[in-house]
Formats: sequence, structure tokens, C-alpha cells
Amino acid sequence: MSQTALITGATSGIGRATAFEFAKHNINLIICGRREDRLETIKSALEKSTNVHTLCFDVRDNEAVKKAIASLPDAFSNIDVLINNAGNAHGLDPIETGTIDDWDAMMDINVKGLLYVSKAIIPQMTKRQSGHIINIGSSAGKEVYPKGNVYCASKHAVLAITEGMRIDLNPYGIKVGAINPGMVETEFSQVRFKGNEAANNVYTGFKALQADDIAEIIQFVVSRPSHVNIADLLVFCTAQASSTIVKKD
Ligand code: NDP
Ligand code: 8X3
Repeated sequence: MSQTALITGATSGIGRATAFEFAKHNINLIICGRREDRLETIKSALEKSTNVHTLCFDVRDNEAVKKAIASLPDAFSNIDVLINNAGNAHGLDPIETGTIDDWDAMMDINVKGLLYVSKAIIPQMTKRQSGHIINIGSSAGKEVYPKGNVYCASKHAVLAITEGMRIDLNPYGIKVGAINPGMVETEFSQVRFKGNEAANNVYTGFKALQADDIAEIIQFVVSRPSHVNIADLLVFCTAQASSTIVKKD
């Protein structure tokens, strides 16, 4: 029987690429995001390959999260794989000038949103004694870089939550792991720099990871045999050695 995967942040970047990759492998998809028009476009593109259901909600809104998950039709209600991917950086500022709005956005989306979605889905996994949760962390969850302060904190939290989930869900046979990419060329920097020109220079002079690179890795992780759990992966492009060391042309 085909698996069903729920992907948050499926309207763009890594989440969108993962939806396309999963569709190639006939995984039933629940694709989530706030931009409904994009969800519908992606659904139309993928429906030829697999069954697709869309859920439009903001991960910051716990009531909306609960309502969205409760609304799933029977054909999609058993979620085998949860990809907690929705998230972004907001701003790149030293701690003394960073804004509360940016800090709230990062903690509310990257940390609390991930928890809200997980909370709504874990009970069915514990009941069935099976499931696989993949949290998209970051190299920023392993290493703090200048001006990364709160974004790095949010991704360190994602790693701590991943470890905690793996421990607590161990008795239920649920797999939990994190995939931690370095720089991936998506809309990430457009969001971080709020459309400012700075976003255009982030991926110039070297070949950054592409969303498809991470999507293929996620597909590899979910397709391992049932006794294999890839617990933690750090993925850089060849040009990147650490958060601050990138070999440019
Ligand atoms: P994108 O900006 O391309 O995609 C972000 C996705 O998150 C979008 O689909 C967006 O959908 C969704 N999202 C953002 N805020 C919310 C919200 N409040 N509620 C629901 N969905 C939301 O970025 P990436 O694909 O690069 O990022 C995906 C994940 O990968 C993030 O967690 C990011 O931190 C992580 N990551 C990214 C790296 C990079 O260099 N790009 C490197 C390491 C990790 P919508 O706007 O429609 O709601
Ligand atoms: C995204 C990678 O280095 O821009 O998590 O923080 S980085």
C-alpha cells in the first residue's frame, strides 16, 4: 500500500521539490503552506502521478493547525511520513539591532509551528505504533554564525526537539531524524532579506545546493528499510566547508 506523507512548506524550495520527488515514488501527498494558489498549481502538476490533498494554514496558528489536520478526508488521514519543513530566516542582524518582529517570526514558525504540527499528528502515529518524522534543521542548528543569533537558536532548538522526539517516541517504533542543509538556493534569502538586493548575492560565485538535492536525500531517508533510521544528516555543497567558509570563484 502506498505511504502518505504530509509536507509543510510545500509551496516553495525544499518542500516543493520534496513533493515532486515523493510523487515520482507514488507517495500520497498532503501538501501544506499559506499560499493557496501555489498549492493548487502544485496539486495540478502532481495529480497525474499520485493522490494529492492540499491544506492551507499558517503553522503559527495552533487552532488552524488542529482544524486542518482534523479536516483530512479518510483517504489521507493516516499519515506515515511527516516532513516538518516550513520555516525561514527573517533578517540577518547583530543581536543589538535585530527586531522583535523578526525574532518572533523565527521562533513562532521554525520552533513552535513545528511543535504544533507534530502535536496534531503524533497521536495517530503512537496509536498505530509506526511513523516517520523528518525535521528540516540546518547547518545553523549545529554552528552559530555572525548575525545568525536567533535563526541559529531556532535551528538548534529543532535539533534538540528532534533528539527529544526520537527518545520519547522510541517505545512506539516511530523513526525521527533531522536533515540539516547548508546553503540551498531557494526563496530562503528573498524572505530573509525581505526582497532586498542583498538576497541576489547570496548564491553567486559558487554552486549552492539546489532544492532537488535535498529532496533526493529526503526520499533516500524515507525509503530505507524499517529497521534503519537516519537520525541526523549534515549536507553542504562542495564549495561550503562551514557556515562562514565558502569557496567562491
Ligand atoms: P523557502 O522560502 O523556499 O520555503 C519556505 C516554505 O515554508 C514555504 O513553502 C512557505 O510557504 C513555508 N512557510 C513559511 N512560513 C510559514 C508559515 N508561517 N506557515 C506555513 N508555512 C510557512 O525556503 P526553503 O525551502 O529554503 O526552506 C525550507 C526549510 O529549510 C526551512 O525550515 C529552512 O529554515 C530550511 N533550510 C533552508 C536552507 C537554505 O539555505 N535555503 C538551509 C538549511 C535549512 P508559504 O509562504 O506558502 O506559507
Ligand atoms: C540556512 C543556511 O547558512 O543561511 O539554514 O543559515 S544558512
